[in-house]
Amino acid sequence: MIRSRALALPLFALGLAAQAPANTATTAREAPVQGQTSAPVERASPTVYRTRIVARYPHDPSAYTQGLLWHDGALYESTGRVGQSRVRRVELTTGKVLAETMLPRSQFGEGLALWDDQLISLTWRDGAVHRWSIADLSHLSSTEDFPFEGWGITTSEEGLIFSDGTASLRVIDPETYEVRREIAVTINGRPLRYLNELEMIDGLVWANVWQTGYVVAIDPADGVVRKLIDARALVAEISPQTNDDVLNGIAWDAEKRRLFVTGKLWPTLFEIELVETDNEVR
Ligand SMILES: [Ca+2]
Repeated sequence: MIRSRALALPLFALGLAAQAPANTATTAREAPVQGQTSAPVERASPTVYRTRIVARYPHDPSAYTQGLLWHDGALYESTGRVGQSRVRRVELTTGKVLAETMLPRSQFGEGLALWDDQLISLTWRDGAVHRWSIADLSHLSSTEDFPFEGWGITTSEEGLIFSDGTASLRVIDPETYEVRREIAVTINGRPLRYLNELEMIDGLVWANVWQTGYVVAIDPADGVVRKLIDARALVAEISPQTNDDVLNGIAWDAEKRRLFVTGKLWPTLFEIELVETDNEVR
């Protein structure tokens, strides 16, 4: 049997450009010594998956998707852009908006997470974090002094985890937003920046990598990327016309184990499955 040769995916070509830290610059390219199964310095490389489309659902093509989650039979979505930022409940099969609330018109909405019976939404550079009732999306409270850019946010057993566009995730207290710890995210030993929309799935933090067709699954214990999902086929189907309408938005139906992804201004929300490949990230 002839086994097809695994494809090597160079990090830089993937758009996952990250500089090697100075103290590990030489280790990543060292070849294993002949006879050894692995070099002692070899870095854990992520398993690479491609996507298989299970279903396509309508998605509001005017929704600049910044946060996406599944709860109790419906999608919840937060959108961005000044004057257009919203938090909404959406019917999966039709894409119909069942309920929505607008953010203050001056603010640029970002990620969305669920904590108990409250939705928590970030803003990009406004310093505002809002809380909304999951029941009717009514506004509950806000803080205006959040000291980070807000990008993506999700819920974990440790608290909330958010991204700010850097190669760091932070675990924060869900009430005070105080930082409990910082997670330095790496892929093959190199920092991975532009982490955007997030979703906690089976103990890993999944993240869109901004302006790429890739999703990564990060181990929150050590920040190492364990899985790389090559979703470029979805991007190709949508055929974005600008730099704005990028892949963004991951939601997980834990009960039925359904995975949903979409993008900013995309007309389609995809339900997908992952197919493991032999491809390697170098
Ligand atoms: Ca999400």
